[in-house]
Amino acid sequence: MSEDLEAKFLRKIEGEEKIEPKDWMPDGYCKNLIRQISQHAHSEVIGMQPEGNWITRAPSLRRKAVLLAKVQDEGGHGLYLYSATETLGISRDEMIHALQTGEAKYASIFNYPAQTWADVGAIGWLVDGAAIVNQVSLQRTSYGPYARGMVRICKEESFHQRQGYELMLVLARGSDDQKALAQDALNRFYWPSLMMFGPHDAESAHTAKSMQWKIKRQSNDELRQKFIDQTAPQIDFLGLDHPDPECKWNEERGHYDNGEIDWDEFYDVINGNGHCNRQRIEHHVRAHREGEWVRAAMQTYEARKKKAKAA
Ligand code: BYC
Repeated sequence: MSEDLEAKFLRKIEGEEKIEPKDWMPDGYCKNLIRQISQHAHSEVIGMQPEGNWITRAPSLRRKAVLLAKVQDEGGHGLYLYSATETLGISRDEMIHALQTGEAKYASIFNYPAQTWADVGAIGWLVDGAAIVNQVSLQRTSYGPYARGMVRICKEESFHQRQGYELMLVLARGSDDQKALAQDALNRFYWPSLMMFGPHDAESAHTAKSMQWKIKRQSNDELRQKFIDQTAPQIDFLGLDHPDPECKWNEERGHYDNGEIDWDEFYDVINGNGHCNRQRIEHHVRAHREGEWVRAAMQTYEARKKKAKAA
């Protein structure tokens, strides 16, 4: 019986059909999806913090309105993704608990501080840029609710990326001080952005299985190369120096070569020892606690509405 179900599941995957919440799926597929999608949701929500810190300090009303909308979008992405994960039989409370206890990860990049206004530009350009490269690929993921969430998220992320690049362009073409600010932000965010794609394929625990199940459609290294290739000419156009002196076009490969990532730093950050790991989780715990009355009020309102309808 279960062999038949598994064969049917694999045939669907092979035939590029989406797996939907009510379909039979192997335990491992379900667990892997819960892990990846919930971590993706956590990244969106924790990712609101570094940029959120700049909303009150934005240099003009226009920049403030744009940043406010962007940070709000990221919160919305988190909500779509939590909902998609809930279709796999895990509750929001369980996911939040896993985040707050460190059992579930979120993207390493958000453990770096946003120190200057130029960092807001670098995050939009590089961090959202890296996220889009990954998410465009995830639009073809095999799990229906995740794939559909990605389509909508990608549309919004491409706005985010362009606003970040435009912000950097203004700084890079501004005064010497502004250009120095842009260069400094690029220097600090470039390498952590490459780390967003995860460890090299040979070191990646989940890639092989995730590719077989078509949860992931391209490997960590393939996606990272795509990002390196798209970013080098963008740095050039800004007139900034590339933070990787080894980044050079390789005619034979048809790609840019690059220097090695500091993997000790990557593992330090994902194991909880980055600049802001503790601060990010403490902030989340506080905000979640302070929002308790809103959740309680909403539940009471819903219960009353149901009762009134039944009466
Ligand atoms: N950071 O076997 P691997 C945004 C973990 S936010 C932390 O290669 P996988 C935005 C990995 O989880 C959008 N941890 O894993 C928001 C695993 O640990 P566990 C962010 C990482 O899953 C606000 C272990 O290392 N995008 O756009 O096959 C403002 C081994 O790795 C990282 C997503 O979340 C990392 N960088 O591949 C601006 C994309 N890399 O779970 C922007 C969705 C690896 O065994 N996620 N780890 O404890 C994915 O595509 C994949 O999960 C990854 C990793 C490519 C990240």
